[in-house]
Amino acid sequence: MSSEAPVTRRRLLGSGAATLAASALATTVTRAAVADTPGAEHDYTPVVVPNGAKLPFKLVAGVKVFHLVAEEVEHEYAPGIKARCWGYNGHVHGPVLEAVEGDRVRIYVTNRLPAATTLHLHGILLDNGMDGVGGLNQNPIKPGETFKYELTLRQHGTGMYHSHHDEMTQMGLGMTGLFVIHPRTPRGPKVDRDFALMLHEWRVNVGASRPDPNEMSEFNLLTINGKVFPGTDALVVKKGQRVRIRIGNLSAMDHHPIHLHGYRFHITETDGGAIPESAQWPETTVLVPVGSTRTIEFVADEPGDWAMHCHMTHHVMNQMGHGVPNLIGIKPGQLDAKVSRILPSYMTMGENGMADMGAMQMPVPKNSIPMVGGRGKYDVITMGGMFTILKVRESLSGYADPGWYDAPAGTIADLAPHTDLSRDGIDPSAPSPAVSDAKIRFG
Ligand SMILES: [Cu+2]
Repeated sequence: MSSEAPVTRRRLLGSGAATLAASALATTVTRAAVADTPGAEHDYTPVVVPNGAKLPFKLVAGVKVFHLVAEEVEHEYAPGIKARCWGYNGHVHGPVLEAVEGDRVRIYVTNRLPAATTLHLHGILLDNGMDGVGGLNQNPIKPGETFKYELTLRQHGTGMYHSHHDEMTQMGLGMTGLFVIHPRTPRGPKVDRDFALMLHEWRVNVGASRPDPNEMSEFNLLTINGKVFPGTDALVVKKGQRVRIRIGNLSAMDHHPIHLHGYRFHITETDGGAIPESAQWPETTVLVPVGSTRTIEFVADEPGDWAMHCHMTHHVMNQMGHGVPNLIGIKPGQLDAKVSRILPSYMTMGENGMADMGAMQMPVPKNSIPMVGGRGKYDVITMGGMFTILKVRESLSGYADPGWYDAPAGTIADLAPHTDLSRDGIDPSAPSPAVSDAKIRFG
């Protein structure tokens, strides 16, 4: 059974009921195995974490035991750019914690960083002494120490976790993660695909081996689950499936309006809980403020490769696209070559904007990434950063990336045929057609 397949009690009973009845020992063993499998004793669909991981737990006397290890991680944002970040269990961001409302959970946190840290469970209802604010609720976890957090999950929804000690440095270096809690009693229509995405922003100077957590505004890597496009994994969905996407934002400074093409969706939950169905409204863009989660749902009834991205245009650019002089309309000649002798990372904006940069696949300094440059089916996709693709297909044999969508003939925007132009009376060489308010025209 695929780890991504929905797991239900009915399916488990259906496959093993006869064998179970045969032996008391088998029953005991299988029960433990069932309880150890996330989702096994409940009708929920385990979350999928594109580019990420989930943290396994051990079941000890009915308690779900997790072990987070805070440590330095060599993290790759996309092929060509890496940095030394801080995360958990070898991952940036930390692995997703997944449990069920009513579960007793015990979370050990081992600190392998050179600095003290804490664990705050954001949006999770708990005893005050488990809230993890360094100095306020507990002593900081010193390097080498292991702390224990324990609580009973009183709610369901999408929470987060992060360091609450020297937050600017530690969250800025990547110490964040999602905490998904499924309802004990299923509510609402069951989803077939349940994705978990964490947004973040970073400043990695060209040539630097670490992000700069002191940055306040000039972020140059905007990430989904720690990756910039073209490093982001697609969200793969079969046509007709009900899809849930949970989006958390622990960026330092920016809220991210995440826009999904081709669909209208409903915002069903915040980190404060589920929104009653009567209060949900349709959207095409969901604003995910700093320190919040938003959950959206829709039925994937339209096949295709649908862009999903932050709508802040500077958040869909990568490192080498920021802070370059505007040379639109100017012929730079050999300027880049001349200046780069003195400033190796120097680059001017293209004469016609930035798109040429991706098209040229221009050389960039070591450990840096061009502004844009993901290859698409037809040409370079002139976006980077907080950009990914929802891939909806009529048929799928698995959830591996199915490649590019083959749009049916006649449904792709392309050069207008002469016959169509003449039929519709369109003359591309004529002056641009007058609009109703002549005042807005130049000249
Ligand atoms: Cu953004």
